[in-house]
Amino acid sequence: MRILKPLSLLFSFALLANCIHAQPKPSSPQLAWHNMEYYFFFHFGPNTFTDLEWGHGTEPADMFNPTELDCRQWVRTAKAAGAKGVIITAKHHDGFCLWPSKYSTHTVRESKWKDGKGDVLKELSAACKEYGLKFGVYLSPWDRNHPDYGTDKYNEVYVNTMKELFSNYGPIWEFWWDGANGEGPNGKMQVYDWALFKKTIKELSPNTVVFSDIGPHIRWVGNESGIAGTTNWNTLDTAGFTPGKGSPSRDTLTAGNKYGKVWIPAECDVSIRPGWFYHEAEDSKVRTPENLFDLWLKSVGRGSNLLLNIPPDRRGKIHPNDSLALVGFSNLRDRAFKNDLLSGRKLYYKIDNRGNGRADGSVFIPKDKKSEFNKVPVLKNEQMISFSKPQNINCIVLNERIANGQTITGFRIVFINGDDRSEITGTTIGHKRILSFPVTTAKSIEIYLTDMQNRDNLKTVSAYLIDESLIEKQ
Ligand code: FUL
Repeated sequence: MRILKPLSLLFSFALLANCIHAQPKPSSPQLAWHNMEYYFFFHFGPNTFTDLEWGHGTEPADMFNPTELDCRQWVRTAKAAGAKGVIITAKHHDGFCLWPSKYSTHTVRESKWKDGKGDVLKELSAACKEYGLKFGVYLSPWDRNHPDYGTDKYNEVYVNTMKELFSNYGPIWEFWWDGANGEGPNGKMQVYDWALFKKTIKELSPNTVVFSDIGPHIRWVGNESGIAGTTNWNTLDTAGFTPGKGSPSRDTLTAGNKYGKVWIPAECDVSIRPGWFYHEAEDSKVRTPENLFDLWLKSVGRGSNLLLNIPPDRRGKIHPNDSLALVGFSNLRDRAFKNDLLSGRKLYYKIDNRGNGRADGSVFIPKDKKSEFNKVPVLKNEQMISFSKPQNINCIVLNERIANGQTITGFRIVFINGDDRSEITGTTIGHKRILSFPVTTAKSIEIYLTDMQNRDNLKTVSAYLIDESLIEKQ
């Protein structure tokens, strides 16, 4: 017995520790990343001139010759469209470097563009500084040109190119590792030293958020259609997985893991055109403003970030068709979310008033005055808001206080107008959840949240009546 007692105590502690799930939380660079919401991807390089999507790595460097490269125009377009940053394909799978790297012989230096004196990264990073947008880099680990690809030496080459980027073009806010891994020029596949790559970035630039299929900081959403899961956990279990072929199933990447151990939110990458690179034949296939708005609802509106690819054309400029669609999209967004019907209205907590003789406990107190009611148990999971007269609503936007972690695991929103009641339900909220539905009339709205781990983790609620044609595709 004497021996058993401490053992059983130990056992109970172990059980308890298991039940109290340590809540993963975003780091401060990740929190800042969530606030970015939407930014541009630029796929630009030899493929722009050869009409390919995956260059072979054998294209002569001379192919790359933009006639009017204007990175300031790219960044101005991004800014006007409300994007907060950009990510450029500094090197795609063909291995061509958009900067004069010392570790490659297939770069802008070998091209005719600006007599080999040009540097796209220099121009783009300077334009980002000028306009106040964040600068990010995609550096394909797969390289179909580099002679060392497929050998240990290539891992060093890759690290050295990362060092060049961070030293010459920083600060780099997001670094993008594509999971694609095919054969190099010698027919060999590379075994990537991900641990070394991660260590290098951490040492060079600890605040850079790193994307790959499985993070370490941002994960792929599992599709290239720009669509996040209606259930979207910001947490993921990565033990035993690697980026690329060794990553979890696409469904897992879309939904995340409910009690996942690490904070690795999903990013939705998608192109405004069918291809990632510019192809003249796709000038008439640019997404419409309405389609972009729909993408917004299905990415940012599901707690993810939207990385929207806008491929510059052979001049080195954003094509007018893309600019037009982006302006239209920006206007639609501004219009839709201009008038918050809940603005200035008080949110109320439900209190458990049964002790005071009320059977249903359905009494509400203003959220901002809850300290005056410290004798009655406040039900922070149940909140209410009311209007002076009934309102038509077809969109609710919720924000979770994710600095505390993602604790809301389900919600129910009830719209009440006299005896009429209708409701919508869902699972996750995260940084932002936009819910659109057929118009409903409400005099009051009640919000029921499941599992907030005893905190009020609901940050804000807003309501809108948006153009009905915009929500049809939901
Ligand atoms: C993929 C690549 O193979 C595509 O070419 C593109 O860069 C896309 C964003 O990622 O894995």
